[in-house]
Amino acid sequence: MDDLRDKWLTAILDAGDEAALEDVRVAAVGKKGEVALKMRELGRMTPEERQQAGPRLNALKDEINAALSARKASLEDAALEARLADEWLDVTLPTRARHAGTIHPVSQVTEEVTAIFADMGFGVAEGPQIETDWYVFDALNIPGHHPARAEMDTFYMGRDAGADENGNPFVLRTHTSPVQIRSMEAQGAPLRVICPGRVYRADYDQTHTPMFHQVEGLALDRDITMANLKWCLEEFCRAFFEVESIDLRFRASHFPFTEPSAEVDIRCSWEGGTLKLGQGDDWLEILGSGMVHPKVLQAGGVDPDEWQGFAFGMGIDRIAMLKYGIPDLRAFFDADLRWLRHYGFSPLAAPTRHAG
Ligand code: 2NM
Repeated sequence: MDDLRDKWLTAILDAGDEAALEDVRVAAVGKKGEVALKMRELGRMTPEERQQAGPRLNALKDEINAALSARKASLEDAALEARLADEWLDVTLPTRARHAGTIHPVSQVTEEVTAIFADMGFGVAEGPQIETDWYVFDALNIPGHHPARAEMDTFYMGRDAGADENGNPFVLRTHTSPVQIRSMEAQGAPLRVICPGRVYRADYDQTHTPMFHQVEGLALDRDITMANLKWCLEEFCRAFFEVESIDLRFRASHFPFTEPSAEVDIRCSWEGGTLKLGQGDDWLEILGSGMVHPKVLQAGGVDPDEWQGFAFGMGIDRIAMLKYGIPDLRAFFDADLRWLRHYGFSPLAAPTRHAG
């Protein structure tokens, strides 16, 4: 009995893997294993012998089974340890550097412009890109027969897009002024708000893309004048272009939504192909502006006998090109990775600000 015990316990400890251990189990305590055969011999023994041998055989079987379980558990532990040692991954390794994206110049400049006007007390508003022609034209004093409707090269939504509850057809907004009408409706006067966003005009050449970006500003109060407009835009240009000695020229112009209206030029020079702002004999048009037309105030639900104010609009893509020396507008929207890496900004860089 002791030989049997030593033999099988040794065999169990020597089993190198779970398959070998299973072979040992079958040979020792399986149905036709050695212990089972020994148990069969009990029948041929005398009762006295059987009384002795039976319990000892049962105890041996239990001991072998316990040793099998222990060995199985330790083989499993060893297998797990081996996998853990083999299949490791260093999650602290850096990601591939090339996967870092950049901030598009349009996003960067939108942030810069927004930050400057926010410092001057303007809120920021956004609105739908699909508008009714009432918000895009009628509310802005551009009636149905007005040539500006044709000039704007409006994208009309297809017939299937239908019209709003008043029968106004849907269009892609040609400027962000609708957002200013909505701001007047929602907030009333006094009001200081800028509206950046995408706008659409059916136009495509060297300097025009059918989608581009605008920011418009609006300031309403009881006694706002062109003088406030002038100060505000000069402050903006100084901060945005980071030039202390900015010089602006207000040129009389015409827009349906402002009266009087002025286009604003900035003094500049082109020395050896590079643009210098604030000095020189050239002028560069950068924005349109004026005093909001009483009919526009009325459309926004603001009483023109109590309130007045200025408004202005400029192209974000255009001032981005000027500030960062980007030559080709159309490349803005090509999603060319080389262009994006070259002209893009670090996601961690704060918008540049000129201390005002
Ligand atoms: C411009 C030029 C002049 C303008 C007017 C308004 C509104 F809705 F308040 F009346 N927003 N923006 C405006 C005025 C825009 O862009 C060249």
